[in-house]
Amino acid sequence: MRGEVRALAAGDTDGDGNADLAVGGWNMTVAVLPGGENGPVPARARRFDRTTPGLPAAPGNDLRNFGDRVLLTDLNGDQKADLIVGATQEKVPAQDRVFILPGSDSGVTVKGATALRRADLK
Ligand SMILES: [Ca+2]
Ligand SMILES: [Ca+2]
Repeated sequence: MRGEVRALAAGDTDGDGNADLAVGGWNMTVAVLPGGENGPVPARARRFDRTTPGLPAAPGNDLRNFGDRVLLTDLNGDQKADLIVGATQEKVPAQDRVFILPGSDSGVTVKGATALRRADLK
């Protein structure tokens, strides 16, 4: 298991005016720490990994490096940053995934999450 921080992103995922921090790479997990008056609040962090229920996972779910690439930006114009996570599938590159987890009033959620495959980008 790796424990390095591999990726960082900041954006307001819950629309409260405070930037929230996404940290990717800790054991193939992405943690989203909501921002508060004094900065990020780790105690309220949400964590996502390749086995998180509700994520549209790849067949066999052999995804590696979940969270090596993360981005927070508002893709759908609702004023809440959405979390974009890249994950590679070592043995079957065609099954690499880019997950999009929408922001909401309560922050990043798997509700409405989608995934792109390499085949979707051709
Ligand atoms: Ca926020
Ligand atoms: Ca959004």
